Amino acid sequence: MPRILLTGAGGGIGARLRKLLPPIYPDLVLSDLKAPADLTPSEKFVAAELSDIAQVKKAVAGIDGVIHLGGFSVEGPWDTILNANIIGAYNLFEAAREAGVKRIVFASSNHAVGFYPRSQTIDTQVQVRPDSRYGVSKAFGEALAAFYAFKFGIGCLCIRIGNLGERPLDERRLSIWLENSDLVSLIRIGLEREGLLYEVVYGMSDNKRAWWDNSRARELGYLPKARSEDFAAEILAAQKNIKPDPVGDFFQGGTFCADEFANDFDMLKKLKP
Ligand code: 15L
Repeated sequence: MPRILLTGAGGGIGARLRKLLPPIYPDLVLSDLKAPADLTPSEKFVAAELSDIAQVKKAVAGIDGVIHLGGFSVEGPWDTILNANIIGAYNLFEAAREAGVKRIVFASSNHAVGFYPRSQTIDTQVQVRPDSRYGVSKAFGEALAAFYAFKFGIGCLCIRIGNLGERPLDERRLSIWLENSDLVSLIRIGLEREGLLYEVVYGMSDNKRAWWDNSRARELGYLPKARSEDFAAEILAAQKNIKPDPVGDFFQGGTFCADEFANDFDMLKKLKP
């Protein structure tokens, strides 16, 4: 039975996975800066500050596979992103290599490619276009995963997560929504698919309005069940009450693109795909 470490277990995605993963991976170890307030006696927990490699090594000892959600999950000050997401991811991969971990699922984000227009369908071969320091850290994590996969043979799956939850939240999320059980299916591919070395996939459900070509995920066996279109009428009606945002509404990354934006928007709109 593989022992799986879930970092970032105290966050929003972590909370959902704590409920969904134990039937599949009964030997699940949770980690975060501090234990979730609702930790149950049946859950194993190891506290670890990701920027401190000694603590990360303790969390990774005896682990077969890691689901790395840990870090700062939105845009933030450079120091925060640097410590939590860049140094933190390096420490995680390096500790995993030393401990003989076989698989790592890296929670990347749509914000690694946020500066593609919504009018363009992108696959996972496109260049990264981060829309934030946070997005840069996710592109770094994908590069780190490739390094540890090709240099050291750790099988790595990077999931560019759209927006996880029970339902899509707005019009943008109709295109990028990822339902909880569909995320579990992707994680299982990362931890269990035979021969997997390095792959990048989009973390989205079966979304009719998708901007992403997720055929690589399907080739790896991903069969999403949830469909954002089931919520479309309701979401589009509610969208009328949300103030338009010219830059955010044009690019896939939404407000992450609009925040601090100081470029020539007309010029960017004319760029050829
Ligand atoms: C993310 O990567 C964030 O972690 C999440 O909080 C959302 O902002 C999501 O992207 C999104 O793009 O909706």
